[in-house]
Amino acid sequence: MAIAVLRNDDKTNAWRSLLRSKAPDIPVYDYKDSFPKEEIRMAAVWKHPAGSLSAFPNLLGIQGLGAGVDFILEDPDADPGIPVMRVVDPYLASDMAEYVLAQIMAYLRGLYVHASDKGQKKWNPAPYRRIEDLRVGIMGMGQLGTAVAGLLGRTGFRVQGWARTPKNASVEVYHGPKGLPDFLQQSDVLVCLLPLTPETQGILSASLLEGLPQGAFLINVARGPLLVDQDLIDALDTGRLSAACLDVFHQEPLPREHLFWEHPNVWITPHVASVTDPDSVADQVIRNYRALIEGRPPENLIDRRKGY
Ligand code: NDP
Ligand code: OXD
Repeated sequence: MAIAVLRNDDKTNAWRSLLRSKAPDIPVYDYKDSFPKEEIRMAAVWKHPAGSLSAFPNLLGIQGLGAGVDFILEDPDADPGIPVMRVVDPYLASDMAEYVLAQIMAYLRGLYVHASDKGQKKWNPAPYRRIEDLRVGIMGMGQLGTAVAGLLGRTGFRVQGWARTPKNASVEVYHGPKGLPDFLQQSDVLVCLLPLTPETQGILSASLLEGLPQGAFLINVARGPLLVDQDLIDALDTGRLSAACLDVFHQEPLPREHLFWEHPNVWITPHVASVTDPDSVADQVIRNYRALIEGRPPENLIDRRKGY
């Protein structure tokens, strides 16, 4: 019985070594190596290559190595009868909160504008705004959205959230389609932290952006397909939005010909808002493997019907 690590990047070896060092009794394989495929009971995956899950006839569960599991649920080779687990981790939450705070502060103080001015040797003492001037709305009040709300609230921002179901939280949380218009109206900054599901795909569209205050700032740190790219460009070009910060894209890496690269009011980071810290997360992967083997419920199971 063993774990196979399936990733599309160069971190497979590091994961395999870490899991082996923490649990020497568990064989851990890189999916690209040759090994007896029928031994594998858990696949530990991050944007695994197409078709790679079909090799394992005796899988008991799939462990996502990030918070989002959209890429697993979309995979026709992921047996819908077996459990899917995701990462819930304090660093994943606090890193996300720090990223969002950094981007909002850069927006408030015009840091991207000044960086671009420097490139043109332009002395531009533009006016700036204060924390008290902005209301922040967070779409998705789960593990990450709640952490973002906490840090922004402690920093002095007026924060509100939006979720699928009602919440008992320290900030006001609107819910469902009925709660959306009031939530949007009060979001000078809109932070998207929704999972990608059939319900949320394309939710950041022209009609939603029109519900925001004039000149709002959008931060999408969730998944690229939540956003209708052309609707964002149009909203920026008409001034409905003042700027957007994007960490996630329909296609990653973002293709070189994409309009976002050149747009002066689109700030881009390469899906680094919050990156799983293997040292912090390996123990939960091992616990989940042992739970599967011993027939106990694993941690951080996702609900396939909800899609997250
Ligand atoms: P959670 O599952 O903990 O939270 C999801 C939240 O979204 C919940 O509050 C849920 O509502 C809400 N939600 C889901 N569907 C809807 C809907 N149709 N309408 C309104 N609200 C909805 O997820 P996490 O906070 O852990 O992660 C969120 C996403 O962030 C991940 O799925 C991933 O895509 C992305 N991510 C991006 C990273 C990056 O580096 N850019 C890093 C890590 C994650 P309810 O509470 O009512 O169920
Ligand atoms: C995640 C991510 O889902 O890094 O964890 O995007």
